[in-house]
Amino acid sequence: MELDKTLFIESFKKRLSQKYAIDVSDATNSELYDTLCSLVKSSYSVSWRQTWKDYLKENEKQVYYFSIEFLPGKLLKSNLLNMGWYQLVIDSFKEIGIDFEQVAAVEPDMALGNGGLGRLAADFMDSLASEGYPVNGNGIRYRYGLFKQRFVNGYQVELPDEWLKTAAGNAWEIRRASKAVTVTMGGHVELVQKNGYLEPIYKDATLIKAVPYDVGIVGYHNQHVNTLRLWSAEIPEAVESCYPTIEARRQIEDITTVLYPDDSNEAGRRLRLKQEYFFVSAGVQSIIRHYKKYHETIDQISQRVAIHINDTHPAMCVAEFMRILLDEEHLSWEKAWEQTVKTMSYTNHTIMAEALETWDIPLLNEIQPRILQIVAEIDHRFVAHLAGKMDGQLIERTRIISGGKVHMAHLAVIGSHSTNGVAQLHTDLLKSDVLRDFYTLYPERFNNKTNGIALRRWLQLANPELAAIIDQKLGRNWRQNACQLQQLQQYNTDEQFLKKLAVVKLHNKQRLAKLIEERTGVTVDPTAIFDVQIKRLHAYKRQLLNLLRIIKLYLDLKENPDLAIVPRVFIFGAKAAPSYHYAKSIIKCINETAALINHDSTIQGKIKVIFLENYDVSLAEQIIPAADISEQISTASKEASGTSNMKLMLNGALTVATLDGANVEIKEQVGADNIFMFGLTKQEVYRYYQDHSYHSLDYYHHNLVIHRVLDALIDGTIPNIAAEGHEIFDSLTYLNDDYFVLRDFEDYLRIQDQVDETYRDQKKWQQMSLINIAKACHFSSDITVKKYASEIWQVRSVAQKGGVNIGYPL
Ligand code: RUG
Repeated sequence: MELDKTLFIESFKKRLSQKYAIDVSDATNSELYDTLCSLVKSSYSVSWRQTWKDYLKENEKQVYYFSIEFLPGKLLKSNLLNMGWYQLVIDSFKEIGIDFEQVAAVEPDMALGNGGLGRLAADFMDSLASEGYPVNGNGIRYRYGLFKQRFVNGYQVELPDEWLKTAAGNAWEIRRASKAVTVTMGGHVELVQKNGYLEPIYKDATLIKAVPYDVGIVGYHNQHVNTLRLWSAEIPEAVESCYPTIEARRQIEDITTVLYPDDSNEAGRRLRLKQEYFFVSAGVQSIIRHYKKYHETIDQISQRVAIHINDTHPAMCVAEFMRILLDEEHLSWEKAWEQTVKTMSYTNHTIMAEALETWDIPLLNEIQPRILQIVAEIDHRFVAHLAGKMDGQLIERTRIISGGKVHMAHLAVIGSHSTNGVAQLHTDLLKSDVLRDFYTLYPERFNNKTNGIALRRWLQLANPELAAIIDQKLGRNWRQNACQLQQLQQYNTDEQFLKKLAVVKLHNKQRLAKLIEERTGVTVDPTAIFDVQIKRLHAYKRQLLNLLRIIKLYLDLKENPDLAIVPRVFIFGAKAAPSYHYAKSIIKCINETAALINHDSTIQGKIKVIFLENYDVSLAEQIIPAADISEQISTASKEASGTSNMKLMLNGALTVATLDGANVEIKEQVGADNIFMFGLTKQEVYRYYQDHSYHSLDYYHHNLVIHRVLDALIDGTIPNIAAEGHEIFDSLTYLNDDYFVLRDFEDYLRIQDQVDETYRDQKKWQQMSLINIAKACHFSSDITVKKYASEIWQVRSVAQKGGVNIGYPL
């Protein structure tokens, strides 16, 4: 039976009555939301079960994507879209007097990630299901997501994100107690001979019950539903009595309580290492248990199972897989190792040295002594295998255990058949610099997979008006097949269409202006350039470069209020890690500069500065469609890829960019005339590192503009930043400006003048914007995951695209 409005409304009312014994008119938004989710879930569950059965029937190879972060945001709209229910629900709700947007707003953001890394994992999950690949996620069900950010007197304050305690809770998860496994941590281990095998005997170990919560990941119009499995730590019933005190219980439950609020490594943090081993062990155990249910022997497991290590956090997958194959399945070391390397693959997401995880040997020994033994044996065999064949120093540099530490990236590369970077420039840097020695050892293992984004969320859902005018030109097929967006280029001289693009952008800017006014009380002009920088606050991402230019503009306008500039609204969204003092100082300086500028009537509102609190996925969905300018201004070589650059171009923003990360490929796609490039190249940055010829203080002393702008940080021009202004001033001058902000400043001013000039020619601007939208299809995560599937995991798609929408039964 086809799902139509009448059937949907009838089913909805019935479900509401069954769940809450009330009518629509008496229901709160939470009750309506919960009822809708329950209907959605029961409908896709039919396909979910079928997807599993199909995998088993066909004996499909399955991939497990291990990531310590997944950042899906809200799932209701994307599930409705993918099921083909979106418009139907909006129309049905309208008919019975329900405001769909208000109901959807009840859902808490699922913020189980910090930023790019976790969001990429979520976009991949969407694409993998939409392309019909048998790939499931494996992560942690944090009770507290990424902190909520508030500004108090311009300072960032962090509040806990109690997302599971909201009225809506997590409507999408299913607790599967029957699939729980036991994770062993701590204590001591001894190996004893038993029946010809070495058997580990654990003493004083702690047993932790790992309970999976499964979230269905619905594919786009293809009846395919994959699983995101998130693990929660609990006390095993059998040993409840061993945890008599609240404190003892808390030690176990704390393992999955909070997401570490940093997007780089927190070396030395015991709890973080526990988290890593916990979800790795739970995931690997459950994979092998499942595999064994359907296969008699395990010595060819790599033919049916692939495990992906997303960044180094799950690198212990290598050792845990070995542990089970050796200790429980009694494979020989050689066989176990062969299968492990064939099963594992690894993605590196950064070249920042501080983010390449290392753990102290005693700490790993304390958390899981058997894993340390296995890692030590891998290290020992690695060294023995290379001895005499390779330069001794190279062996020392590449071994897993050295200097009293376990190097997780080394474990990941040595234990995997594939290592990839996330943009071409980044992969090249891995080969030539960060992982150069490994590239010498295993050139065939290295490959690039440039990141991608889910066009469904970042265009169809976030910018429905733009999607609608694209439909008018291309029909709806581009929604299935991103590549078709390219055809938009042919409308480059279609003035009608270019005008429509401008109208859509204006509407999105008006909506954002309203939100800005509601949240900050500041009025902004929707016809001004909306200049957007949204990403984590990091020195290398150079929000500071943007700020210095804003200060320069302000000083210029103070001197000459009639200065002819195109009005601009500078919009920031960024969280700083709570312990990252410098980043928090930058936030304070931006906020104080904003307060000064936004309240100074002498500059006639020509510039405004808006720092929106609590940047998260939902806020990104509101900012991105309204952006004219996308600031991608990291120091060349430092941003592995970036993904906001892709989301913003997809929504027609023009990019101001350094030659860093995926910006390089964006430039290749749109052509140099359709992007604003500036700044040092990677080669120039590296030359400075080699010859030490950069002296930032000279720029302060010899460049009058820089002198004037930097002085504004310390001379009281910007109030309330006595300490922070000095801290930043010193970092840029006496401490020699690690990220070349002053070196790139003039070129940044030049390119921003070019932005103004281009904006004055609206036709040209819209043409450039159109090219950006059309070319963004190259960065669809649907395309990226296809490359992972065929080139790394060797799995095939098992679903038919364009199958019947999920509609029945309810
Ligand atoms: O900083 C990188 C981004 O450049 C990249 O786009 C994203 C996804 O690949 O991952 C970010 N990242 C890196 N997040 N955490 C790390 C630390 O390893």
